[in-house]
Amino acid sequence: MKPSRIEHIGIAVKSIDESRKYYENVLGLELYKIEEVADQKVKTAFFKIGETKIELLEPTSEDSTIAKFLEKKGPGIHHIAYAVDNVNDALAEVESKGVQLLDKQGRKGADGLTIGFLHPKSTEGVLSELCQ
Ligand code: CMX
Repeated sequence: MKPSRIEHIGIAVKSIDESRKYYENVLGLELYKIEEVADQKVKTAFFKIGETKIELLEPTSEDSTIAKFLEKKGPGIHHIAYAVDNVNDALAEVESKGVQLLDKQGRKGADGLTIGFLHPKSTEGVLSELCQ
């Protein structure tokens, strides 16, 4: 498994409405989609930047993992997502190398992707997502 590129960088924010101003007005990026991912208890907003995306993550409930992250660490980089050809194959391969998986199988993520998370304790402290 060798990721082909950084698919997106996930950034935890308290409010997409507030945080989008920096990406739009300062960086001049265009917000092309806002999507709620109900089972993750998160609202997402996407900006394209070359081949990569910035994904803003706003919690939709107090028990969302993003709400907990904001409480502990404040707004900032939450995860890095790597593009792979086949998520299930890639998850099995990294697990065979000793990485703790948060998802044993790919599942539906935002923006039409199939995703699987790796535990930050197995990935040098950076919550990592594989996506296809
Ligand atoms: N990056 C690095 N470390 C993180 C982290 C993050 N984003 N989120 C939590 N941690 C660390 C915490 O600091 C904590 O470390 P210590 O044990 O050393 O204190 C540990 O992980 C457990 O954190 P927690 O807040 O007690 O536990 P959670 O219940 O929030 O679980 C995690 C953490 C990573 C297992 C959980 O957030 C998870 O399963 N994440 C994957 C799914 C996800 O993040 N979805 C939202 C994104 C939506 C999308 O892009 O589709």
